[in-house]
Amino acid sequence: MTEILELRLDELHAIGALPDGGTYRPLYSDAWAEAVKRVERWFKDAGLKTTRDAVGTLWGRAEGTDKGKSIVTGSHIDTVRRGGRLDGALGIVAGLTAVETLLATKGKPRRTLEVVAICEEEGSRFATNFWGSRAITGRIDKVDADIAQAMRERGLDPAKISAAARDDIDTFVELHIEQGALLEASGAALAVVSAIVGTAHLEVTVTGRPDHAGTTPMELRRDALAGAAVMIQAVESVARSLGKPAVATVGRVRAEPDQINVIPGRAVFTIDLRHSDLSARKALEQRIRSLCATVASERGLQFAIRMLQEWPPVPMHPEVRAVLARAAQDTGVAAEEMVSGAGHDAQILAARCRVGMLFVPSIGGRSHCPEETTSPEHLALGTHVLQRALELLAY
Ligand code: HGY
Ligand code: MN
Ligand code: MN
Repeated sequence: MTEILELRLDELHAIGALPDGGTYRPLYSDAWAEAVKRVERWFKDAGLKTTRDAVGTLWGRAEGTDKGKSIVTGSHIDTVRRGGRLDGALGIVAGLTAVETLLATKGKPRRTLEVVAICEEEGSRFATNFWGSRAITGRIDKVDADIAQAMRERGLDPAKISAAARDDIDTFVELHIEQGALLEASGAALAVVSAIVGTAHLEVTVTGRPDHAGTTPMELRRDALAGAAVMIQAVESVARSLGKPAVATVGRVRAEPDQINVIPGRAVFTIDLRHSDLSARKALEQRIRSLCATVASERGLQFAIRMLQEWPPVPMHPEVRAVLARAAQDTGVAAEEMVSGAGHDAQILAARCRVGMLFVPSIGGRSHCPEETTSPEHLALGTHVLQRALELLAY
């Protein structure tokens, strides 16, 4: 099994590979379209009936002997910029390999089994996070002009997005890399995810006054970027002082007018805030808001905070967790339980079906970078456990 997993992962990684390392397959790009086509070929070769939904998510279906809702596995096909080889790709490749093996060894399933390559999860090109899973759950209520245009260029009609909604999925299970270093530290080869953290994405706009960099004395400045820098430090120290599992990240900063000899009149930065407990996440946000207010008033700046996106923490379904734990036991693997610090499609799909996730260790905890790796043994072991779980659910 290791060989086929590695081969398929290499093939996918090469699609969108960048000259300086890593890969980039943003939604509706040429690399994305090529990757979807490649996976479609694999699905067909495995005997699955393929369809593409209204947003470009690819489904591969093995009809069950019983009527009823589907058992689904898979992951997202898009990547972050300079992403690694496993985030998303592993769930698709492992899901396909597991289903293919089950069909070859056990024959037709009782429940319909599906593998899915979700079109987008990362939000790395448009303001789209969870585009595929939001379409599946009927939760896309607004389509920005740039996404609509990119959809049309791929032959997709933005007016038909609601047709992607599904109400015939019973269970979704996904194998993913941990993307952190907890499993490596504990020495466990596998985790059953208990919950996915809640996330808030905020955008802070700091407004000061643009002035001449040479003629304006320091005490007369209203430098928006210098104020933003103090706020950014406050964001980091608030999260540190709250302690684990609180995390806060400023990932994007923009200054205006972005000139070497002009004092910045405006600075805009983003904050990604996460915690497994919703009230703790909200408390973190509150402290950041009040610290930003203090910094702004001390420096004669204005500031505004806009909530871009907010996702509550989502528990995995207890019955699915139990199936995954049993699958690990049946496969002879001691699995831990852990909360996912990363977001996943399962947290969106949970609104419509039972969900569960398995994690395999990330070497050095690295992810969202070209160095993202997991040992071949762990990739195969995770796929075996996924296969056993799908067997328990669908046969
Ligand atoms: O941001 C996240 O947690 C996910 O990897 N997109
Ligand atoms: Mn990711
Ligand atoms: Mn992912």
